[in-house]
Amino acid sequence: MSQDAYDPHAIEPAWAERWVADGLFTAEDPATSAKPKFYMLDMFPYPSGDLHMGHLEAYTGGDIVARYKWMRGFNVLHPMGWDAFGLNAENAAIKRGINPRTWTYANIEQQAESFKRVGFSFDWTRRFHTCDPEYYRWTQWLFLKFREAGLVYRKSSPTNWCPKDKTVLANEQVIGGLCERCDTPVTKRDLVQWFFRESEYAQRLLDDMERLTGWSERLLTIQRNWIGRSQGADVTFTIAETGDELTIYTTRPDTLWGATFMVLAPEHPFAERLTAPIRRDEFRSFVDRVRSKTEIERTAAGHAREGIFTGSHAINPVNGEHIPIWLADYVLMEYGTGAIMAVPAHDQRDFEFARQEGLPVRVVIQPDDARLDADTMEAAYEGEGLMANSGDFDGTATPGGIAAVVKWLEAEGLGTGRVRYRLRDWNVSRQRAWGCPIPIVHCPRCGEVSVPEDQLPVELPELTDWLPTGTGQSPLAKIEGWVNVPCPSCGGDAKRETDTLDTFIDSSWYFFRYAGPSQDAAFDTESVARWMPVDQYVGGITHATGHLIYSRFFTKVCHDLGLVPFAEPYPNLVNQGDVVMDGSKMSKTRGNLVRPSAIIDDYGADTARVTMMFAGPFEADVDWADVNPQGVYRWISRVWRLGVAHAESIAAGPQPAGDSPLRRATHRAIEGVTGDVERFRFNTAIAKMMTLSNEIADRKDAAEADVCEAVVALVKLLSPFAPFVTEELWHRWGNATPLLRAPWPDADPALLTVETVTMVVQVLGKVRDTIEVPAGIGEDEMRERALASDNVRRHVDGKEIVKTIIRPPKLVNFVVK
Ligand code: ANZ
Ligand code: ZN
Repeated sequence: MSQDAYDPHAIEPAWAERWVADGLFTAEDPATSAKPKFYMLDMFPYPSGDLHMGHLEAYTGGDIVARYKWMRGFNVLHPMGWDAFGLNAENAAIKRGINPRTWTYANIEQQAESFKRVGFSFDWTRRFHTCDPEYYRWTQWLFLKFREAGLVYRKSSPTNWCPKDKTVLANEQVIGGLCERCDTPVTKRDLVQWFFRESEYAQRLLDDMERLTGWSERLLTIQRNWIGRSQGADVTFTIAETGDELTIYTTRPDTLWGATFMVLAPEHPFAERLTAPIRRDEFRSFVDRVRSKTEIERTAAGHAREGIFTGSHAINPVNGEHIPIWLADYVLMEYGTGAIMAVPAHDQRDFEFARQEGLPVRVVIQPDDARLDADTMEAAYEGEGLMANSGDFDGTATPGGIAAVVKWLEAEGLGTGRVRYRLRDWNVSRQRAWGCPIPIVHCPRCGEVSVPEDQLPVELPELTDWLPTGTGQSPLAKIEGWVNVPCPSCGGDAKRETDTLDTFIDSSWYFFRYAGPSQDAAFDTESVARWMPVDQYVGGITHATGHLIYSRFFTKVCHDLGLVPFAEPYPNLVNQGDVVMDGSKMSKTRGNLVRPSAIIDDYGADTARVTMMFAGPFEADVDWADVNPQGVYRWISRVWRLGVAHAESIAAGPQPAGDSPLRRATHRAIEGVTGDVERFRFNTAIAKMMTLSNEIADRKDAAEADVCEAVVALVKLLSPFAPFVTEELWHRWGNATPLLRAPWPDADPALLTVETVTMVVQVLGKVRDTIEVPAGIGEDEMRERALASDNVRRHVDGKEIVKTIIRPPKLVNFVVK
């Protein structure tokens, strides 16, 4: 092979190594750097195996931005690390007998090598893994800070439980209601678990969305619905048989007069007592059945409902009526008060349940355009109208009626206006061994005692037995030497907490530690204040209701604790699409998995990167079945040959001047690609570069200086996408400093102006007007502009145009009759 043929394998490994060795991607200290800062953050990976196509897609996008910003003169922070605790490692340990630590770090090394091979511009000096004790020490520290601030509590809560394996299951291990390992139906088991008071931040999470100006409307809507603000009233009923007060939450207090029965969640604290006198066994098996259903099965409309009558009644405070109290699956304990008044005429789920059980229906809202009849209606009427059968409120219009009723309830002491949120407190306990230990000691005398800061981290013990305990505790509970410790407070015998923290806590603060690495703090607050908020975040929309809410909540708490001076971590966020194959998700079991390493082996990393970015809009899904790495490889080879062919004249430093079609094409490309990169339109940016390379090939007569200018611009524009081939050319042209430190090209406005020509408009061969038009004008636009001329109109109006002769761009002639 000649020395000048394009051979990515001869170019790429050496540059990959040299960039890292030279510290090319190391961020400068923002306190002393003269450059403005730019924090480019990618969601960090989970080390479950080698790189997959999704990584290539997401990280290439982020890498283009980071490299572009360096060339634009920014001091760029583009860090990388690993979200390294979690279930996969533990599963590997159980299945294959490998220590999770060994498995995890081996995968991390493999991914790190692949990242370098692809040429990602990560600042490796800031790398960490959330399973490093130096990291989780500070995860524990933050847990304790949250606890001091009153944001942590413990309560009993249902967890997934496999009765056969006798183990707690994470949500990911429940597939279609069955245990992932043995297909046994999963039940719920109550365990005492740790919670963060995330719901206290619900309103702020909503309000601050207006600062998230760089988030898509789609993502904001998902979060808004997840937080689920609703406005209504708590109303207190009395249980006729016991005298207990039963508070319900309703968003429609204007329908109080239409309540014909009550429904409690089967988990409601009153449920067992109210049913006890009549049917204990029936109650028990009912509760078990309901609790094995998912929330969606329980609440979706159109499902068969399951319920039982308790035998007790409630007294409606607005009219003194006694109405039956039922238990049913569709009322959830976790929302509102876990109890509702059922208004079947105006709530669809209540309606379905009433018809199923033969319970009465009473219309209390009449729509403007129809008269509802309780006996014949086939669905609930949930809209607005006039109140009816509602005593003094008859004739009041909704929605004003809601406010009027709330005001009256408050005056009468029967209820209070309430705002509620769907967002629940965050259960952070996991009964798993490969996680961050919760730094708490349980003492029979002192209760729950925080491990003192100077004793952190509470390190994970060496484990050999990863099998679940069968008691609902993590395997850590089996290590007696680790569990039994003196109480930090009284020194007596005590036991460590054996639950570990949800790994989403690890990923809720990692971006602080990248920005302010520190030996003796979670993060250096001054550095964090300099670098953050993140300027651009890139990651999957699958995290909309998980990581992207948890980390916002964490940042707000850190703000309130005085640790950071901002309340939103990343106001600009782009969600890349997924990579699929023939329309379905790539997976090992489907046998449609393509590995980035295979493409890189065949064509090199530059081709892999450009192919991925050229496959479609960054935010849309990419179907790998449709892409063409060969085509991209051929194009990159052409760019290479151009760079090699003109190397000598480029090295001589030619000075292009004046106007020429090629110079115009070059500056149009600079302008277009720059705008596209700014807006994540990587596929159209590549198309524009391809156009420029065609122009260079087509303009055989262009001046050599103009060709050199075009080739240099092309190579610079391409460099964030294909960093290796461009760097190699750049050096062959005699440049000693890396291309990443070269300035991004600027378009010359003088060369962006559009050339114009004079278009003559004739009617029957006589000149009626002359108009200045762009040189590239098309026939349709010529006809339109000609007919817009007053003088032309005067000669064609009222006549029939039988023929139009058009000679672009200079002549239009109308033949009229
Ligand atoms: C009576 C009523 C009449 C209702 C009517 C609606 C329409 P959002 O908007 O989502 O907040 N509800 C309250 N707590 C519940 C629970 N724990 N499980 C299931 N459903 C519950 O929904 C509030 C409405 O959902 C409440 O208003 C209540 O039904 C029901 F014409 O009360 B409504
Ligand atoms: Zn104690």
